[in-house]
Amino acid sequence: MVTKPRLYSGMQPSADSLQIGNYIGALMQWRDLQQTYDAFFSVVDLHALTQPNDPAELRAKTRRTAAQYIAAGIEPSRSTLYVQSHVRAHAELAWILSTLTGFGEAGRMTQFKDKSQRYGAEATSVGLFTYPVLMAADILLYQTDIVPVGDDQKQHVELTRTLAERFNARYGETFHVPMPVIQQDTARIYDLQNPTSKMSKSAESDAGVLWLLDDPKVSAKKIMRAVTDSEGSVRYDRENKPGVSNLLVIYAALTGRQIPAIEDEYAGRGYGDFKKGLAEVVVAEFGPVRERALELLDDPAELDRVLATNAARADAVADRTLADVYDKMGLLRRV
Ligand code: ATP
Ligand code: LTN
Repeated sequence: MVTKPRLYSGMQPSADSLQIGNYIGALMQWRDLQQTYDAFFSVVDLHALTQPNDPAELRAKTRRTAAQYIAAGIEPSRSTLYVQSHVRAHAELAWILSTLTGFGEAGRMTQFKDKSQRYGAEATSVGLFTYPVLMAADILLYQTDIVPVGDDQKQHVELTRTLAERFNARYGETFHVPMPVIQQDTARIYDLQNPTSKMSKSAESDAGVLWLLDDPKVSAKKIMRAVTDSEGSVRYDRENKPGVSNLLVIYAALTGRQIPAIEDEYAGRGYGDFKKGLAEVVVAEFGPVRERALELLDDPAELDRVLATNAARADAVADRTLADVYDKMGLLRRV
């Protein structure tokens, strides 16, 4: 039997709906990659605890995120799609790896530096500091070959590689050293109202965010109101026309067409026409995804069963790695 190389990725359940940047930048790639990789996709709820959460809302967001993975085409019978906290080994390996991580090393993570500066020292938890160590545990438990992530996570995957190499050097070959696969710039989506900042689940204003679970009419309206410029020609120019360029990237990503072909199609026509065209594309793509997600959420018991079956599959792999780690480090076996 030829075994497929392994892939790991995840997203935080930090909002009720994913936004189309998550879809174009991550889910569309995950969907393709699951054909050729033995893929593990988690909803990283333990990571989400590094932000304040209402317990009932966190539970709901976790289910909603999982439902959107499936609705977007992640197949839970092919890929292992599960909730991070269902697999105990994550928290356990995170502890182990934290004993191998330097204080200064963790302090150099730019995401931690940014966030802790924003919140202030008193409002910054130790959990936020060790966030990348938990992420390393996620990846290393599954002997992962590749980790598709956005550019902002590259440093965390580098730390993961360092920790794997350090462990292997100290205790003998144990972890597979994973490779990051960084999403291309062309897959980066910006806020419709503020097209120089990345579209994000936790944006302050909702006007520039296209949510996967928005009513299609709302999405169409947001596109019609997207910020453009006064030139009036549909042309890709990231520097001088960030708004129009962003809309072109979304159009191209969802249709699989090349940007020049779309520019040609709309040559000599105004932004109104172009936006109408894009709104149709967006509604056609997300209408069915939204319906499928809502259908899945209508039967939470069935969704929970699927997640439990997948967590059991993840457990089997993760427990094996963890047992090996405990042994190698000299933790006494419980008989
Ligand atoms: P948050 O605001 O909670 O940080 P986010 O929407 O920025 O959330 P993440 O949870 O950090 O998204 O990322 C999940 C995945 O989606 C990652 O692979 C990330 O690269 C991708 N992603 C997020 N936003 C975008 C975007 N605007 N364009 C392309 N890809 C994105
Ligand atoms: N930190 C990541 C989410 C994440 C992840 C992972 C991604 C947690 N564990 C393991 C890839 C592999 C983020 O914020 N996008």
